[in-house]
Amino acid sequence: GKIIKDNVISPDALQIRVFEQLFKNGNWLDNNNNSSNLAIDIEDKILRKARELYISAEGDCVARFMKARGYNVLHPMGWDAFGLPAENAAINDGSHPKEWTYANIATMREQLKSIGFSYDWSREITSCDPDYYKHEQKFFLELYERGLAYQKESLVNWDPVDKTVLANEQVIDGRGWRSGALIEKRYLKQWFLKITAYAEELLNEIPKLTNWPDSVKTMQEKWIGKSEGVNFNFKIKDHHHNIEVFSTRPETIFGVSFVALAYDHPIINQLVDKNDKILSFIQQCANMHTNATVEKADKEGVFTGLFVIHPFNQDILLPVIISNFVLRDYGTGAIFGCPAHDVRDHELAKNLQLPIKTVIIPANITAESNHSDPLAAAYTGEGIMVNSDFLNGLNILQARQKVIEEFVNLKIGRQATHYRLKDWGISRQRFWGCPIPIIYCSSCGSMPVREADLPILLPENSKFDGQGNPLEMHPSWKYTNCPKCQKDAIRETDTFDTFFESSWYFTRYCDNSAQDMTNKDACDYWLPVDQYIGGVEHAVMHLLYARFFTKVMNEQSYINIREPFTSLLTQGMVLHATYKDSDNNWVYPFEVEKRADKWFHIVTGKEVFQGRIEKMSKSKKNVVDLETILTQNSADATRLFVLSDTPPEKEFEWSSAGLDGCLRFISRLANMAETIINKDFLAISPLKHSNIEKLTHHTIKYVTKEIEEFKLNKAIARLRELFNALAEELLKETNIKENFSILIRLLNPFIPHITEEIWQKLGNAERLYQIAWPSFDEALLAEEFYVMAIQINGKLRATYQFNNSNNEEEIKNIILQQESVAKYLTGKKPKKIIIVPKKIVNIVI
Ligand code: ANZ
Ligand code: ZN
Repeated sequence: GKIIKDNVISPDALQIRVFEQLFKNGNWLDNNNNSSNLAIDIEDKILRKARELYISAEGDCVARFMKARGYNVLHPMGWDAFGLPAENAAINDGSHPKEWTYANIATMREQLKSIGFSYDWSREITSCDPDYYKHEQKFFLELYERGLAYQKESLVNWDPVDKTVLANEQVIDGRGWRSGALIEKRYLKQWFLKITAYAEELLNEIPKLTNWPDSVKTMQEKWIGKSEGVNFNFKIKDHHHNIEVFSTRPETIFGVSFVALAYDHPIINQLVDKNDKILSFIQQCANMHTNATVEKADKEGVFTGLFVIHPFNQDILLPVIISNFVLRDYGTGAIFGCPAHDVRDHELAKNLQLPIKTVIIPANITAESNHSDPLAAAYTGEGIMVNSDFLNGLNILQARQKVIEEFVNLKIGRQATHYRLKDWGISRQRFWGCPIPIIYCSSCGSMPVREADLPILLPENSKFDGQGNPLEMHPSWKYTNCPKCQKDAIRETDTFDTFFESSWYFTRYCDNSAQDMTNKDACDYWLPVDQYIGGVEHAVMHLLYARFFTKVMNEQSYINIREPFTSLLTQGMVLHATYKDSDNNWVYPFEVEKRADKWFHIVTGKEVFQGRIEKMSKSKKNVVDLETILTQNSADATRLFVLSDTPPEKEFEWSSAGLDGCLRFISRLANMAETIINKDFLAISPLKHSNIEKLTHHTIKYVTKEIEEFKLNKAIARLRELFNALAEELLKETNIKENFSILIRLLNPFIPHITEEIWQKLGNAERLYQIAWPSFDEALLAEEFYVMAIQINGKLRATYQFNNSNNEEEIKNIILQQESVAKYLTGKKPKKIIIVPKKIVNIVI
């Protein structure tokens, strides 16, 4: 059913909107990554589903809770349905990616319903639906018009197996994140979005994201990587060219011993006479794939034959080196090296036997005496300039300012800020994505598709044989006419990176049938998203792209906000125990059974050994089959299990024992309901101001607080305590019907099915999910429980929970009866008992 509901309790309630990120990135779809044979990778699918279930259960619990508290809740669901998996499936079985995708959506939708997630299905969106992606095409053309979408020739990571271009972040240790294939570098004309134009705002707004985890904020800051320094030129000897370098430490200029270039710096092709040594070094650099591998590699270089002239001393000539640690796409792609004060420069200078000249010495003697030999290591600390001409005697900050002034005076340099953040390459050479609405005309160049001709739809009939991009190969799709001169022209056959779809979907949930990209009024009402839940792996790309889109969509008048997500909850990984047989092969959890403390393979009967509890991964086979779990267990038990184990942001261990425990709890709850329903409590007077009554109200108060704070596991633990207390009272024939009712209401967001059923059996006409959250009586809580530490001769031996009504005598009696205390007394009377009220009991023996 729908979860959008107008405020039912407190008319002044704020709106809360719970959004989930289940949508993200093909999650539920088979993210089959085993592209070497393009088979659908079942293990990975299971793995992701377990993860998504985990994410969704939390969102659902909080959505139900907030709704019961009278908030207006938007709890939507959608499908991030473009991407490689569907295309790979098509290659595999000849179906169209569309059929495969919609069939999967249908299955998954039923599964989600069967787990009882309270999504508002009327807001469902599907990113591969033309009704969704057509808005992206129009939006893209608006960006194109503003120069925020542009094309450039760029070196890309080419995945030879998936035949697609990968973002740097998608290359892990030189291999494709999906295919695992070794990545090649290639030049291709690509479409980019100018996210760098927003770098400053994206960075400056981070501190305002107060309800975001610090770890995510730090990652975004590092990703944007703002760096302030100076760009200045070195004159090349005997040529009319300069080499421009970027430096954050220009004060070290008198310690310079070389200038280094990235292997693909344009000067190399222009001026360098490439001998075999240079050629093979360039090739070696080109084979290094990611920044991560560059960082790890030994710092090496080759001399180009060129020299540059020192900016402040014409007599000093510096060799120009091609080096493997200089990146083309950062700063200017060239640096000056000061080996005495930079670790990488130091390593290179040692390798190439270049001079190492100290220009900074630590300011005080103690530090100086600690300062080791400059030939042994670079000194990167603060200090006073030496051997530095007009900078001598200044500290490094003064020297930096002075040298920059001097560059400006000489008109060879200027202050410069660089960012690590790159423009976002959005071109993918794939079929199953949103077509980029551009037409190439041999006379007019790149032409935007006319608005009247939008949307550009994907063809219904295409061949999927794994070779190249099916859009490119299609016999007719790409042939069209130029929108300007009408001559024959060719469509862009690249499609958008699927992060394009996930960068704005939250705006579409506000009104999924809006004529335009968004319904602005609906967005005004719902946005920004109050609570966003997602995996921590989205800390940079997805969350940064979504922030960027929000800003551009704001400028294009689609929304009035500039930041999309108020609170962010990132979830930990799902863990599971690993198993190995005696031959050291990994074994699936479902293949093992426990007999008398040992594990055995269910087929071979051989002993297996439990290994470490690790992040679920297909290579270690420590994954669970969610479908089996759902068929063998109730949806409620599964929900309770995933919610009760750990706080959401921590790692979560999947274990069958944990699941069994939840199943037992649910059946005990059902039994208690039966007992209560069949019992005639009428003769016994109802409980008032009893301990159980207080505990009930105490539980309402703290469970409410804990759900608000996403401490769902704590809330469950508390509810179990109340349940246990009720079970004891029931044995004493106490009338706990009211208390039990409250327990059921509090449990509803966690286990909606069984609680709803019990609720009805208890004789209630209204549906439980429609009634308000229980409130508690403050007056009752005035007499709260408190815990005291019990020390024996100053050592902490136990803790015990007391009640405000307990007097000193009672406290003493209770304590002395405790097993954990009695064992130290060995029958003797303590010398002294000192009570610090509500804090400590000290027993002296
Ligand atoms: C001279 C120098 C002397 C430097 C010194 C450092 C220490 P961040 O803070 O990361 O921006 N650099 C500049 N462009 C580079 C590139 N494309 N590839 C590799 N390294 C590059 O670092 C800026 C510093 O990194 C710059 O300051 C430059 O080296 C180097 F004692 O200039 B420095
Ligand atoms: Zn034309």
